[in-house]
Amino acid sequence: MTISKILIANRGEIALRVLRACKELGIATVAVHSTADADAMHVRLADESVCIGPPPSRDSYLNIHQIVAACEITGADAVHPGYGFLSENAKFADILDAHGITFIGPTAEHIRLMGDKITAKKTAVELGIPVVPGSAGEVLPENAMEIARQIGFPVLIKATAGGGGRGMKVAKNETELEEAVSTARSEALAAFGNDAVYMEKYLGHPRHIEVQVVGDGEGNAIHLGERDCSLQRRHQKVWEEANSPALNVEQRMKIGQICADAMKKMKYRGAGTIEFLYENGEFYFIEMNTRLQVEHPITEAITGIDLVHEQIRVASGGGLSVTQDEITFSGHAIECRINAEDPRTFVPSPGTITHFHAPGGLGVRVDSGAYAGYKIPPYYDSLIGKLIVHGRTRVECMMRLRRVLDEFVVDGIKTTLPLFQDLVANQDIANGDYDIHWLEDYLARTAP
Ligand code: MV4
Repeated sequence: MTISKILIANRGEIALRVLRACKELGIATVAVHSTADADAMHVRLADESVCIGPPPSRDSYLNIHQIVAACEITGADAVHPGYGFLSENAKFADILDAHGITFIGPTAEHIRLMGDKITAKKTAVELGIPVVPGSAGEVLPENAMEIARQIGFPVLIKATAGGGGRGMKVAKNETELEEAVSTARSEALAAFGNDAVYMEKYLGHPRHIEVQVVGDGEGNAIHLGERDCSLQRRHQKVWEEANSPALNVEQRMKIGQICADAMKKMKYRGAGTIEFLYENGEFYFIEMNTRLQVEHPITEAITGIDLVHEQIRVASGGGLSVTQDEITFSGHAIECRINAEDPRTFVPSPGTITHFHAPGGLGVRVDSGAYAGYKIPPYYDSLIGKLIVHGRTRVECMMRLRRVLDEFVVDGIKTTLPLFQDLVANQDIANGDYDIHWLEDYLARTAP
């Protein structure tokens, strides 16, 4: 089916990102917004806009009825959910389907499959993706000790409805196990309404490396290499790079091929990200995200492929625009997440931006809805922009990033820009020598 008008069920920089792709494809756009976002750039740049409710997300950007009504009113024939909000909501995909509206993303079935972490892991095993050694499925308190002894300590208890680090508990030894299982279960119940947990070998110093895939839903799929997202704090990514400084080209093509083959087997449709922990040269699947990710532009920078174009193509049955053989990886890209936050404590800093000047020049991309005079509302996440820098080599990329950070002006609020100035000058970062704990250790070590 052809898509002629897309409603973008999101806000901020990602709403702009999707708008740009629609415009390039000659597709009309509808923005939706809360009353707090009436002055937002995504509303100004869309062909039409609909106010869908008051500031709290649950009443606006998460309000399925309002979004479906906005589609009916404007005649939108498809919805792009961006990331977050309704992007991995299988019920939303089902409801759109029932209304004859195209959800730009995977099938509701595939969203559900990957949303349950035990089913996701079982699926990964069946598809030939390497996983972390662990329990075969759910772990009950009465079986926990036997399973933990088989796996070997330390072990990690995870919520099957979890993800993004919520509801995880480490048990270093037998003494700690009972309490770890019971707290993981009660935290899982409180957070997700489901107390099911599973168990894995705990990896102490991994990197977080994820593979970008796109499938057409008919058995064709490609990979676009990996991103290294190890630099994070409290499960919020801060700095991402492509390629990973830890991999060579053989490792990249091997894990990429494994992921693309898996997506072919499951007839996956849309963009997806397969997340791994990487330690001592081995990959261990942890989760799959069935959406476009915040950090997708670094993959676009090194491949030249527009991932939102591909998402729209496969959603409308038009197939992928490239084959695996046609994809080449060129140079190195780094993304810095510019948040309206204190650069050391990460406490949000909403308010009015008094001056705004984005850097430019070769190899520079700024995805942001911010402008001078824009008032950042306190209701949503604090990401106000992404700085993406591309160079022919990692060294060139780092030198360029240093130059570009000096040009970026955001006044009136606190931002994470000063943190990036510290990181770009750091020797471990220059060497690519970091794991998932590096940033938190660095912040503790250098605290005033
Ligand atoms: C792990 C792990 C160590 N061993 N699994 C955290 C988020 C969730 N997606 C998976 N997570 C982890 N799973 C095993 N078997 C360490 C983490 C983890 C982590 C992973 C990716 C990025 C940042 C992280 C921060 C702390 C812990």
